[in-house]
Amino acid sequence: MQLMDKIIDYATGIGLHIILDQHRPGAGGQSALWYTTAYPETRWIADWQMLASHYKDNPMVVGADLHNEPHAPACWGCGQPVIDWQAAAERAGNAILAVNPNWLIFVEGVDCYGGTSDCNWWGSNLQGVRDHPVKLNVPNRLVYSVHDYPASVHGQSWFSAANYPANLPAAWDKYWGYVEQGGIAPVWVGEFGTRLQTEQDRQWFSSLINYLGKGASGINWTFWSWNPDSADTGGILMDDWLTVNSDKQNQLQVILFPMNGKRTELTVTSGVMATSGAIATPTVATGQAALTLAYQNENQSASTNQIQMALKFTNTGNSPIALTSMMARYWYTVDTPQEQVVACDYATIDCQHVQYQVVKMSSPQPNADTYLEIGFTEGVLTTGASIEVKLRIHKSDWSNYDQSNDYSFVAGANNYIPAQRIGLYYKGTLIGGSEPA
Ligand SMILES: [Ca+2]
Repeated sequence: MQLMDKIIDYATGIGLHIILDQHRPGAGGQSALWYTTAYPETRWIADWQMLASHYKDNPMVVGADLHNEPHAPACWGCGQPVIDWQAAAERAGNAILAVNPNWLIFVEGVDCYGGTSDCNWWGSNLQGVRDHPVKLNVPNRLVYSVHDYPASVHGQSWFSAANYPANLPAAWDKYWGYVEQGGIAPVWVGEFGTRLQTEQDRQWFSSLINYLGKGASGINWTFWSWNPDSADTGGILMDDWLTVNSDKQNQLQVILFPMNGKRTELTVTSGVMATSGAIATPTVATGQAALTLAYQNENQSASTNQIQMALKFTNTGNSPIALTSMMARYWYTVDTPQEQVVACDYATIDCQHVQYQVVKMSSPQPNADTYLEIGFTEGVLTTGASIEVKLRIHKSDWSNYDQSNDYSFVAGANNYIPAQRIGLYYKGTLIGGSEPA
């Protein structure tokens, strides 16, 4: 778990979303069914529940791919509990959702459906969904998943058809495309890949990219694989583990798209990105100032109609920190009750990635009945980098504040000073400054 935490903390810290996958039950090898003698179904479900609970506070870990590539003797909807993958997926999916209802449940298919003569890649035959759909207790959590490969990986019958590659879209429609096209549930192509060393493979690759479609309305996918040591496909990285295979990358480029219409690579680059091998979980705790906050007063008048501040977050540690994990609070008194209006005037990564809210305190203090909370929607603060934000607050009627009685106001801070009366939080825990008491 410590190793896994380390990888997941780093990956999610640089903006990657994670889908966990039971690629195999033990270290020995792939298994046709979701369990083995050594790892029974009870263990499979218990392990998934443990992971779903363990990562439930990290919103970048989005779901579970329940079992990799189920295949015969696994069946779909046949009603025999020890081999019925559709029923097992419902049992595990519902058990996971009971401890973490936010996760997506990714259910791969089987290989053959309705006999042994109509078969697709392992885990990639979803024909049974039409008559035996997976039913989960939480709506909108189900995603079906398939894998697809070219002739160099295995000689499926459609690769030798006279009308290849024109026959491919109809095959995909039949085995799994209909699930997405018919609006039954989304389908995620969880694996596809090739070394692109034959014309036949190149035709398959461009056909599948065209079939998946562009943008958010296309079929979603992940590529097999990033790492180069998958013998039959190679990776996006060449064998030196550094150079990108531009042949693959350039073809995939057309079906890449930003999440939610926004780019995710908002890395603040005034620092140096941690290099591989030097990556550690950020040790951000009180007294170990891997993250610091500085404050500059942008409006020093005691009586004024705007509170104006500049804040600077700096990563002084040895690993990147997700901007979504950091937050600050500026405390003040409103003096006269009016609606509070906040504006972001400047941010190193653009104000659209800054989020803020004014919160009325349930237990007011003499110098604080309200605070402005500042956070970020996405992005990464690399080692040594800083991010600066300039905000102001005014009342809806533009009446004056008295800043002299505000807890976080420091009249003389006309340059950046360490923020001692502004709260700095990492993953919800106060790590800098002090709260009013
Ligand atoms: Ca005040």
